[in-house]
Amino acid sequence: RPRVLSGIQPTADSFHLGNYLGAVRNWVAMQETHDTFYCVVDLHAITMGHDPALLRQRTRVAAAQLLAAGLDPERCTLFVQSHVPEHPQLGWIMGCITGFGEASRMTQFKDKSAKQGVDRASVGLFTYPILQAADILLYQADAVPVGEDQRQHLELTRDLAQRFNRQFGKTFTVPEAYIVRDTAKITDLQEPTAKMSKSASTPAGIIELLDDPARSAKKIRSAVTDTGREILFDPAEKPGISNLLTIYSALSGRSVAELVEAYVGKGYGDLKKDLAEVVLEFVRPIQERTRVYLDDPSQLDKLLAVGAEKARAVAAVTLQTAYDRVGFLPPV
Ligand code: AQP
Repeated sequence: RPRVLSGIQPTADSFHLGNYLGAVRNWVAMQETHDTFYCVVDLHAITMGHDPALLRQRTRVAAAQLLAAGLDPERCTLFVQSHVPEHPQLGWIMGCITGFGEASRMTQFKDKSAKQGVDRASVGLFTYPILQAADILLYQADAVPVGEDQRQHLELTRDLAQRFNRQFGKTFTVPEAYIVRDTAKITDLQEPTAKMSKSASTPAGIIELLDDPARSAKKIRSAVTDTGREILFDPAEKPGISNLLTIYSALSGRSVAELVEAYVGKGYGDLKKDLAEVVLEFVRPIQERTRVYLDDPSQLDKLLAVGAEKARAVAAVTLQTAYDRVGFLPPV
């Protein structure tokens, strides 16, 4: 079975629909077809400043949501990044074969550092994509399921894998991005040309899985729509309605064409009302299951410990090979 690795940051109290539809949903599906490794990337979560108690709590909430969304610890390896020290260890080596100019071209760093002010942005935020490359390469992943926003980082990972292999001998599998086109970019409800984002969106622009469904319904009702009255799928001319149709289709399993057909002669209000219902039905069981996991944190921690052990068994072998190839003297 091809191997998959992907990660998600515990940087918010809940995942949003962009995270779910762009990434997590595919993680669940790939358990059937791939050898899957998924991690809550807490090392990445401290690149923008954080509160320690909140980070610990959000790491558990993130893991609980992933299990509630359908990850099965019997069929995938679910772990917390900081439990596997090989990640930063390989990250250091990767950093040493990355050009400064090359890292400077990462648009996510440019966007996020511009928001913080470049002088205040951390070196960790700058080297984030390098650690991400290490995350992936440690597991010899063939594919990485992500949203469109991660495409450039994946390209860097591929370049670094190829460079290392050329320079030191074949060590890493060169991974492919696995992007599901239809849901690769879920957009902000208030700003439908920008991606729905934990850090950039206003609260009104994002639908959180763990939010009160009444609040989510209100956000959907207030979503920015487009001029005209017809419900059509046209992301260029009607980005707001198209985004709602994408979400509706992904959560209901009905095709966009079928939905457009069903809403002929109806208004934006009807679509929003029905979508709010679909979202409610979707989040309710996820919220219930998340609560069950969070009610028993020691059980959750045990699951994560088992995951970390399975992950380390793979990561340690790769790191050992990489250490050997770059010429580190083995300790006796
Ligand atoms: N709007 C989106 N549409 C589709 N996929 C998305 N992803 C994120 N936003 C969208 C995918 O979610 C996964 C988790 O990524 P992450 O933990 O790095 O989250 P993120 O990218 O930090 O999420 P945000 O909300 O966009 O936060 P900020 O603004 O802090 O970066 C990834 O696979 C990502 O592609």
